[in-house]
Amino acid sequence: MTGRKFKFHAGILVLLLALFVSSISSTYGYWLGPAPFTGAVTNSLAIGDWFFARQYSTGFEGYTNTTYGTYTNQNIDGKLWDFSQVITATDSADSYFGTRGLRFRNTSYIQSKDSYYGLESISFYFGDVRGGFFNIGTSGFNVQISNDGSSWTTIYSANASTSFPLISINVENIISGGYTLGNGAVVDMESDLYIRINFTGAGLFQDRLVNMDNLTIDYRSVVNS
Ligand SMILES: [Ca+2]
Repeated sequence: MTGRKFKFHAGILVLLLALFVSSISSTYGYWLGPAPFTGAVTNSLAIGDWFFARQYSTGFEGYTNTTYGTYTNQNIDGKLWDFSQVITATDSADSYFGTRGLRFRNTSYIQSKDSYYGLESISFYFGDVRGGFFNIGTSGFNVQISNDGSSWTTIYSANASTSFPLISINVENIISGGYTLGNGAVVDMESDLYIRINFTGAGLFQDRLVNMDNLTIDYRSVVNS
């Protein structure tokens, strides 16, 4: 009889303890749960802080075109590009990594058919400029962005080197506060942007050539897929 009574009381005690613990944990959950989610996260989403990092990278190992011309919708490692007066570079006179790179001739360009959201940076090797009687010629090249794929605005301009340096452009620094393009559109880190790299070289009596390889584009996605 005494034993049963003890068991009964112990059962009540366990039940009361369980209720006490569950009431504590539910109070705890209520207190901590809703508080950080009101305002803070909504505001963070509204200003576009939530994103996933993306990177496109190519060494142009799959581009084997050897004839100068204008070629649209070239699939370069999963992204589409238009190439004009740009062929594969495999000569001993060319500079490249791996088995091949790109060779630009005179007025020439590559431009993206795909847009890149939240464009953070663009980097690539560019140089070994040459050609022209007594190596006399111009060497200008530009990196441009666009919100429509047809109207281009220069964000970086330089003369190509006779060596083969890495060119690196922090696009986020340029556009994050709002950047007005040549067509009047204001773009920022929530814009979809197209990319163009053009060479404006001209050689005296001869073609002016320059090489490019290892293009990397860092951008963003709002969905993790
Ligand atoms: Ca390469």
